[in-house]
Amino acid sequence: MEKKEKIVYMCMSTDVIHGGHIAILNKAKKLGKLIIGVLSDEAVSSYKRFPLVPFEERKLLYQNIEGVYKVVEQKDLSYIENLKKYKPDYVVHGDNWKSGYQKPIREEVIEYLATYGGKLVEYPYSKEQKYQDIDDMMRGQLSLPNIRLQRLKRVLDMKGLITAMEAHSGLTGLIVEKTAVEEEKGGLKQFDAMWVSSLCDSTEKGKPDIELVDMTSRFRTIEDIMEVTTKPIIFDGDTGGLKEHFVYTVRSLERMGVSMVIIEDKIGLKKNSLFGTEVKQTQDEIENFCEKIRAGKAAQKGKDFMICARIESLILEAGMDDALKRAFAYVKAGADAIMIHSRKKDPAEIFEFVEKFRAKDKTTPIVVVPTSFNTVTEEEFKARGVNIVIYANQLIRAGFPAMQNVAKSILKNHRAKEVDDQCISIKEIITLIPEDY
Ligand code: SPV
Ligand code: MG
Repeated sequence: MEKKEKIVYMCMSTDVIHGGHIAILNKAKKLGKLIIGVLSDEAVSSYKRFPLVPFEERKLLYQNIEGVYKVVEQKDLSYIENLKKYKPDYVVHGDNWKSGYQKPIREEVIEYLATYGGKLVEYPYSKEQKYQDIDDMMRGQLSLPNIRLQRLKRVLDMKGLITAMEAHSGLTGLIVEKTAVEEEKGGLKQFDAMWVSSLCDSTEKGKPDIELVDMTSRFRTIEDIMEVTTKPIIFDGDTGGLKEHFVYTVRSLERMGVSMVIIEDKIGLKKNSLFGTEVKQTQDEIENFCEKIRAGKAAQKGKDFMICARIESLILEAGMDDALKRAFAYVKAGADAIMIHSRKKDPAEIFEFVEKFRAKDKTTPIVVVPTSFNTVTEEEFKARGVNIVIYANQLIRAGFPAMQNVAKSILKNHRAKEVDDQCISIKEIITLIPEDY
């Protein structure tokens, strides 16, 4: 009787196939019929750099490698779904996943293979510099304006809900770019995008948040951030200014590679929304603001730049009906997304708005800034139909008391010894930023 050929399973996430991958694929093919599980875009971006080549294209790439028996999708970092389906005799992987954020995934594979006698085969992972160089080159592409700009839409489509963290300088940009935590189930959790807040950009300069920091300076902040990061940027455009000025802002932002501008429906001297009705603030006429949106949309050159209309009705206590009326009018005028803001601790009015808006509009992305209603988790927002959660000011608010306490301690103690353990070490600070970033 003819011996049944063994089934081999390998998961691939890369969007550029180099000699190191080919070597391991060749070894895998020798073990039997090779099934390749191509990792979904969402899963790839959850544990390594954002894929430059989208899933469908990567799938095609593998389908055309000689000797590959079958190419399937692997939706999650976890192998279990596909192991159940294909019951491979062997799973092949590089030996680089024995520690770190891939470890729980490896352990799950070993455990499941043991239930039916499958085996894990690991080959040494190639650390050759030339392969590292290829990956660095691909990573560099992510900072190019067009690729960065389009990435917000891609990641939004991919995940349904994304998070943005505020950045107001190169350093805070680096923090948003690089901070990642390991998830229990394996993989990494990171922020998807950056928010260039008017409040934080102004505060960093010791100025009030009243559209005093001019656009040239705001653009400079964007440049500083862009120089050291790759993640997409959502820009806080305040009121957008005069319609005749806003069209130029849109063109400049688009050219720089910013993905989205959010403008709020206020006119006159703008104050920060978290003041609410404690200070005089005026909401724009609906038709006026619609005109601004239309002008902005007509001004952009490509199709991917997004203009988000921010509704201040709840902040200014103009009521839910006014907020909803404005939301539908702004979408009709061409807004690509809407942001609803509230300064109440209780999220009830945000939830009510989202529910009533979603009853009529299932697709326009909804943005929230949960500074006040900060008990709500991202999972709950997602379940209710929110798409973008912006953490608008936490980095600058964290930095301020930390710096103030250190300054006070030095004054009190007439020396710096006491603050040493509250400070990053000199070695860490001088090596924090690689010279060839
Ligand atoms: C900002 O971050 O500047 C914002 C959000 O506009 S808020 O401060 O809540 O108004
Ligand atoms: Mg602002």
